[in-house]
Amino acid sequence: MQRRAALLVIDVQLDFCPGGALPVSNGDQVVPVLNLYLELFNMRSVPVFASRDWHPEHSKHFKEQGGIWPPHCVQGSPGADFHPGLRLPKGTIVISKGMSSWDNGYSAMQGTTENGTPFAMLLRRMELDRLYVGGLATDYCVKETVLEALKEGFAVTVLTDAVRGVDVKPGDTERALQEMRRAGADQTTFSSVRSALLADGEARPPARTG
Ligand code: VGL
Repeated sequence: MQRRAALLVIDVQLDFCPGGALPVSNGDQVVPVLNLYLELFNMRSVPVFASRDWHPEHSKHFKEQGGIWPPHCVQGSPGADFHPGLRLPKGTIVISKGMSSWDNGYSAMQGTTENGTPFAMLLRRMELDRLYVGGLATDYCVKETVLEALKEGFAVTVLTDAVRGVDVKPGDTERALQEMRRAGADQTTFSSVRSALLADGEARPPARTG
């Protein structure tokens, strides 16, 4: 990891998990894998960001107002909570997005911190220039975030074992992964990240889990 990296966990919220308002099939399966990354990165003091869809009750994003989605992740509703199994470390910075009634809020790059700082500005201020990205959903928020981050000049690595897609049309998820790759995103999985870190001699072996 030559560049200064951050981990971005995208929209691991109850409404995107089985039983939620807009479930991604097997969406909750990203949770244990993300926990491994969270532990590994947090041990090395890599900053962690967690984005969330944070919609108003009425939004053009929703079917009733002309959008394509059932209402989901409404601000303050239980479905907008992060999955309770996700072990976000102390100091995780929450990025909210989709907060105005006209905004789809797919890209976390358009999100802001609690006090209104745009995410991209914060990354630059913290001198972070590589994002490791996992979460939901591969073919919407993950894809839009990754493509925009690349356009903004950040290096991006997609954690392919820690993302799941909606697949409105079969194959959307695979196409999204291809599109991100073509745009310049790297892709990796946990065992490679861990081996790379250990080979660098930069990291202590991760503590045993479970
Ligand atoms: C998302 C569909 C609608 C996502 C958000 O988080 O990927 N997908 N809104």
